[in-house]
Amino acid sequence: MKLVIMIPCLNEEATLPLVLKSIPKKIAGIDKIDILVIDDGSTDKTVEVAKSFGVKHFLIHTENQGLSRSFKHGLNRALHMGADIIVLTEGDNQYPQKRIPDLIRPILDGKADTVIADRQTSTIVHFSRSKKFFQKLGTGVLNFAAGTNVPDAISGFRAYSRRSAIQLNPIADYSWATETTIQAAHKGHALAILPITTNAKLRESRQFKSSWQHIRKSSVTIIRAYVMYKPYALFFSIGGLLLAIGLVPLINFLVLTITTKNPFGAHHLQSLIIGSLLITGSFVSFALGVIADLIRINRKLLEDLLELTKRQIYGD
Ligand SMILES: Nc1nc2c(ncn2[C@@H]2O[C@H](COP(=O)(O)OP(=O)(O)O)[C@@H](O)[C@H]2O)c(=O)[nH]1
Ligand SMILES: [Mg+2]
Repeated sequence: MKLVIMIPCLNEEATLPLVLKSIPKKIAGIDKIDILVIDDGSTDKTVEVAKSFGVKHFLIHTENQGLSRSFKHGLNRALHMGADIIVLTEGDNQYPQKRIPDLIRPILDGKADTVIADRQTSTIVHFSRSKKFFQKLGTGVLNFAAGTNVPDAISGFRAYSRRSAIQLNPIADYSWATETTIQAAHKGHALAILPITTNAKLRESRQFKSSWQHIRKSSVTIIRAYVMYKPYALFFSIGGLLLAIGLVPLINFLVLTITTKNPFGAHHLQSLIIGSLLITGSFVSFALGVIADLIRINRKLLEDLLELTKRQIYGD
């Protein structure tokens, strides 16, 4: 059993040593532990520091590409390195690396494909009230969209089985965490949760700049992921709603036309126009639902192909 621990880093020379020192050297059930540092265009000595601590595997982005792409490229590299289990942690020493044995345990026991650490954000003292609120809100929306019960949607301390890493296809440039959780849920991966306590804060989060920016970007990702997997649910609901609202003025118009003496007079034309527009809108929405569903089926076939290709390239 080979474990690859990936650490995406953007200028983490100050805190990376703490992370590397706290990674267990031996874990029961694991024969080999490799550390993969993903350097995302750092301008400091992140790579040199990692090398001085014995790290041998690097994935270097010459330009900054963001955490989502770093995660995606890292996942592929870890598969290429022959990982049976992949752990993701951060370079700011936010997460307790000493809990890695507990994090991977459900995968080793064959009970889960993905394990997500729960930071128990409501208990973190340095999180502001608004951050805690938005954290809860975002997690609630994600759980609704994915049909999951994950307590900490954007936790960056996770473990993936090889199967899970092969089947995930992150595409968003932001919110890899929510995106891959929705994907995992729709692909029927078993999720496990590990409650953890985070380490003392050493620096401000650079990902989470403002709550509004985070909400905007996460909402786009969640809606997109939802539409990707259940387009008919969205478009058919909109279509149904427009049809129901549109029928009211239209029936009103028809009743009045039949019961009035001068049916071809210009009475109640507003009802006719509004009703017709709404019903046209509902048919457009139904049609979009059918088209989006066909595209979803197509994407599913492509994903199956991609999985086969990855298995051929990286081995089972
Ligand atoms: N902010 C940021 N972090 C990156 C980037 N690329 C890689 N990282 C790493 O991603 C991890 C998460 O960033 P951090 O600022 O701690 O945000 P957090 O997720 O809110 O804790 C850290 O290990 C960073 O070094 C990037 O483009 N921006
Ligand atoms: Mg962090």
